[in-house]
Amino acid sequence: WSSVKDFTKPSISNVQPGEDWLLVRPLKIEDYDHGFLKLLSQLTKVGSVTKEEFIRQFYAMKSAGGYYVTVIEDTRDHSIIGSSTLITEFKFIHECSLRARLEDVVVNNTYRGKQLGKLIVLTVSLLAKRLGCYKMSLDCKDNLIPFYKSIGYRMEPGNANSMTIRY
Ligand code: 16G
Repeated sequence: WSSVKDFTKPSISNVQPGEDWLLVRPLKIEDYDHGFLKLLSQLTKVGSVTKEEFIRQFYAMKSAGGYYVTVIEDTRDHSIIGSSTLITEFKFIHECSLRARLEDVVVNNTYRGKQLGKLIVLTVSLLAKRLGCYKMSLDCKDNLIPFYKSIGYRMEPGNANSMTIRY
């Protein structure tokens, strides 16, 4: 993926993340052993997931297609310190376009102040654009609205309601 520099203020991009020990790359199976699920548990409940279950889900996503789980690795110890998932949906509308959803964005809270949230979101935004998605949307907690606004997301007038049914 090429640089996301054009969309950011100074400094960071996915090819120049600001520290030479940061690596932005797709998720791999080995990340199970390097804190990937522990990181996700900073976002919400993960529960117990065995390595076998993790691998099954990893390949289910691969064979379904349209899932792009992107992580930030601290290459000094290979720990996973950031993650976000881009999901694409096939549409008939917009001339059979793709719609992108941004999911499960999380950055290890001990790595604050390095713009890693911005780095990971802008990286997958660029990917969505390259894949030909006509829009990308997300649901987030109230306290994250300023963050997403700061990187270009907007509440669309008349179309900003997120609704949920839980099972
Ligand atoms: C946030 C996440 C969403 C995640 C959900 C988990 C972003 C942009 N949004 O809304 O992807 O699935 O939290 O919360 O990362 P839940 O466990 O209450 O569904």
